[in-house]
Amino acid sequence: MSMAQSPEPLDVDRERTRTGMSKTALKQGFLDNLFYIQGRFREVATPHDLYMAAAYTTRDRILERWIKSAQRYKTNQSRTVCYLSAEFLPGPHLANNLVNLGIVETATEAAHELGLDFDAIIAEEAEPGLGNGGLGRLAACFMDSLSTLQIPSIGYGIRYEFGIFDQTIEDGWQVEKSDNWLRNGNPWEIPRPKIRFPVLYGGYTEQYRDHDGRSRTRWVPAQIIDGVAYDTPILGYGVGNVNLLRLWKAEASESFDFQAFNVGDYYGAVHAKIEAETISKVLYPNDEPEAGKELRLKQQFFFVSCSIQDMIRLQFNTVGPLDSFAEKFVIQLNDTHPSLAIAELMRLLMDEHDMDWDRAWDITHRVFCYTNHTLLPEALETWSVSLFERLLPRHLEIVYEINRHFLDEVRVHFLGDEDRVRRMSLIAEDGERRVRMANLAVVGSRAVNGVAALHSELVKTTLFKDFHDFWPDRFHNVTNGVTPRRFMVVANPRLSRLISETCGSDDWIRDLDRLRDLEAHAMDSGLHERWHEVKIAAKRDLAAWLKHRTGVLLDPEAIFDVQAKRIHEYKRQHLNLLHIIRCYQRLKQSPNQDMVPRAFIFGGKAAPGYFMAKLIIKLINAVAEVINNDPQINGFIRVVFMPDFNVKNGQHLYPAANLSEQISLAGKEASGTGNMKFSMNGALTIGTLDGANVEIREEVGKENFFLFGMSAEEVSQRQREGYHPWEHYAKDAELKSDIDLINSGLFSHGDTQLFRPLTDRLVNQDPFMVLADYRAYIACQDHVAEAYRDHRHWTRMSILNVARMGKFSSDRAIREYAEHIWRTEPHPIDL
Ligand code: B1H
Repeated sequence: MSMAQSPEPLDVDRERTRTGMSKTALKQGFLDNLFYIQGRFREVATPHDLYMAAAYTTRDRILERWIKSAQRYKTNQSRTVCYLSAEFLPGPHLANNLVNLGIVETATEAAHELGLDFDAIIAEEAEPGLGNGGLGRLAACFMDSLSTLQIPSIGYGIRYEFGIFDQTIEDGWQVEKSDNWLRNGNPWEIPRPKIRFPVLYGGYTEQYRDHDGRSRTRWVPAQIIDGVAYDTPILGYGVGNVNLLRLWKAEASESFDFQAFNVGDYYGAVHAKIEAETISKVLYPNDEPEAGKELRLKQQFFFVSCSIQDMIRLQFNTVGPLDSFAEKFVIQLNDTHPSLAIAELMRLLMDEHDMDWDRAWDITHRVFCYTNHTLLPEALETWSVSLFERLLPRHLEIVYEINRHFLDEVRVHFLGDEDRVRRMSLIAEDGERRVRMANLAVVGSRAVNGVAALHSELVKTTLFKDFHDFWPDRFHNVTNGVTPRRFMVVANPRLSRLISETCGSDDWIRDLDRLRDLEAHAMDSGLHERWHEVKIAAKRDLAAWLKHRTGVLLDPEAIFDVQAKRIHEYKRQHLNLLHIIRCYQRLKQSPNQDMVPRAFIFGGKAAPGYFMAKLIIKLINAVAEVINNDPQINGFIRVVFMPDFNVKNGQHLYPAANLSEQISLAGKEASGTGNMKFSMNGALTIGTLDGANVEIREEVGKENFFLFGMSAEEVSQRQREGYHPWEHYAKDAELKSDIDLINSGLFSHGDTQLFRPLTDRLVNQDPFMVLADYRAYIACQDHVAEAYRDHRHWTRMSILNVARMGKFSSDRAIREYAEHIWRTEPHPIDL
């Protein structure tokens, strides 16, 4: 990223200085912004003032590109990708934008000359935590790649006033604190008060005749709320293209005459305002759908309706008539959360724009594509028909009509197979009638994809088997990827520099396959030494960070064994714990044994209402307390829980990991993306054949991956045969003693009941087969420890992991979407 800059004199003309890229221009811009926007002079500026000035100075340089992009996109006939997602987790913008502008070094020097601590300024930024985990982060990686690949696109979502909660740990338990990320202002967003759409809820529908005498439907709503656009520019790496992240904020409607409803009722009017703003108030902190929550359905419809109305507005502003809507736009549904968009587009085309059913349906089903992210039955969204009808009466009629047309086709194709018709229906009729959002998404889309090869296979053969029988060509796989800009260049500058020097160029940042050039040096002892130094330096940084935040001191020479992801039983953090307890027992039994030192590091949030996940966090901290304070252990093993794992904190973790824990039960993790982030930073993976692990292992080579556990196939076979976890408990003495140690009260100050819900569930039900994989996991961990003793060999494996990660760039994923699913072309913006 070196950008050789010849210093410019201070008196360059003001026009150029405002957005110039020289050190002088950056310094001038920074001081101007500090003065004119923050209203501060250098001596009294707070760290936050300095951050704001740096952010505005960076944003000034993006805006020029943004406007050029907008002009270009308006006049050309290019197809625009609209990525609809209830979640976006972009992470802090400043450092990423500096990387993408190519001015990290210049900005660092400029800051230095102004006597500023640049790292401290960057650390000031609040994380925009508008997502739960992988699904939201994927959306952010895709936005980065769409811009970098110069594909015109808009990310549409919700501007939650409160994002994912901040996690603190108190007495070992997770405590949630509200995330007031907008408290100090957000320099990256530009409010667009004129881009405002009404969103309707409730009421009833009625038939009427239009002036041509045709029968039409009118929706008479009970409530109208406005959505206002807030735009954040998303700059590509080393290009002029800036795409848009357009997030909607809910406000009381101006057009809706609530004053008439509240004649003289001032408090009533204020109440209506508060109620309106509730819609974009807070992100639901679950990585599973919130069963039956009316506000969640309102949120989904809110951002979907604004987004579709906005696209129709753009269509009229650019190409014109709606007939070419599906040529101008493609809408990618990030899971089913935005799938109401299908019914909403039908409604707008028919009720507001006079189209008949067939024309509207032709456009609709050509414009939508749907990505499925999970097979877990509890994560498949359904809404009760009664709630749906109360909130969206017109949309229920449309869903019924889509269903009627669709089921007629199914009946023709599968004569007499009424069972199949029942399974495929958009409405579940067993028990309380419910709308199946996944079925709506499949029926309304021209392409459906899973997020890793194994997952996409399981989508076709299990979850959507009936649909795949009917429409085999509709199903695709696009394996997830992550952006190397954030997860390598921003997170790990030392490694990035070493890679660029070794490969002789930084081209890998835009073409990750170029990492292959490292392979030629994989045996080079000079590289080995520097590689090891880079890793150790990151481990020291992380150790200092963790010491400061948790008080636990880690040994940088130890294996940094990391599991960072949402806490969930299927991800099996408790399997990791059983291994830790095994190491502890071994050390207690033979204190003088030659064990390879390990630091076990966990990070991740539990859904506030997910008791078992919260108990797992408590157990991690309880085990940590005992082990870290046991003088006999003498620091050989250490356990630490990193509080508040998010994008920002993750950036400390990935560069420092030696071992990446990807140990979900096979068939449960759709893809995983943390697995990619760790491996890109030189961690080796211990993992099952689940999600993208399968492909990571294929790429890096099986000799450079620690595989254990049952395959998805074996898992379903075991389940069919009947799984009895207590048999493992009874037969495996070490397993039994590990579980018994938890029950003994050792980790709970003598309380033998505290962890009983967890241990009982493992012994009696164990839905994610922890006990079945325990023995294989322990054996595999022993291999890891042995392999780590051979430093040269380990380093070689680490280099090869990085060298072979090209496939897992989100650039590759976006290229596949563009080519096979969206059929879009790049539109370069000249700098
Ligand atoms: C993933 C979700 C998810 N799959 C419901 N499903 C949510 C479902 O708020 N909700 O209602 C939120 C999130 N998230 C993850 O997607 C998968 O578990 C990962 O395996 C995958 O890597 C990621 C991105 O595809």
